[in-house]
Amino acid sequence: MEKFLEISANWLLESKKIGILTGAGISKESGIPTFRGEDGLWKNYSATELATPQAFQKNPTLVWEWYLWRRKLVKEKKPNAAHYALVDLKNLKSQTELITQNVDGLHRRSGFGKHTEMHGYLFRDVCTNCTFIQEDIESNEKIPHCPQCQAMMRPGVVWFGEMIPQKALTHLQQMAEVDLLLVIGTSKTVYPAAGLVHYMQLNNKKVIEINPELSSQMIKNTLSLGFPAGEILPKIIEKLKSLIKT
Ligand code: BV8
Repeated sequence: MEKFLEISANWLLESKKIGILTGAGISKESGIPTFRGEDGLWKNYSATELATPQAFQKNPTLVWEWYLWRRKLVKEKKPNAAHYALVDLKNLKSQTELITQNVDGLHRRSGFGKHTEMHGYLFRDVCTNCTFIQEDIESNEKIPHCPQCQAMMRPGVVWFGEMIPQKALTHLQQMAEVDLLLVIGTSKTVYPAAGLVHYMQLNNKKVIEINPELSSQMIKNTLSLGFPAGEILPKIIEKLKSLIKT
């Protein structure tokens, strides 16, 4: 592992602009199940049954039940060492930017500061009728209703088949200009997020990928690290700090 820590820390040191793309894997060590893993969120239901406008149209109660269950689960969890290592990285390398596929809000709670939640935010409610939006509001209704027009609210996330908000898409496109992309805890199955990784690799730009499913190796400019993010990210940042000191 030492060799990989050296390379990773040097790549971070040499890079001017660093991009970070995170997926559900970074929150695994916080106790939040990933989507496609053993204990995955999709285990009992498929994504199509729940995370689509059609599913919501057909059975809003079931979809809300799933989101309210996830909210309860996530509320009790906390950011882990991987989230905080990224905050350290940003303090060491100011031109570091983050796009997350996650809706759990753990990067907000870790204090990373400005970043893009490209698939929305689990604790956001959006009115299905007017423009009203609210965040972090407790509701014991089975289906929250709009305080402005009383219509049904929906979870403020991006479902499959829905467009990614333009602002997030623009950031994703800009992220392709970074010198180094850190890809942490994603199966790279969801687009257009996964497309960014492929673009970087196609253009032979530096990518460091952290995912225990991977075997640790370097192929061209992609360094794959087969370790849990909470274990290896703090070590990489410690190595970077020691390089900056010398
Ligand atoms: C769109 C919010 C235009 C809801 C989510 C090509 C181009 C454009 C679109 C598509 C395309 N091909 C297909 C599409 C359609 C679709 C898509 O990608 N489908 C997939 C299934 C093939 N994309 C869309 O619909 C997007 N919209 O592009 O609009 C359009 C539309 C239709 C057709 C053409 C164009 C919108 C997608 C947004 C969906 N919403 N979330 C909610 O959360 O309820 S996606 C959902 O999956 C989550 O956000 C999650 O983040 C995301 C991706 O999953 P991962 O984060 O990667 O999680 P996963 O469990 O899969 O993997 C975790 C990984 O972590 C594993 O590899 C594991 O090994 C690893 N791990 C485990 N422990 C650790 C770890 N890693 C590190 N440390 C650990 N400790």
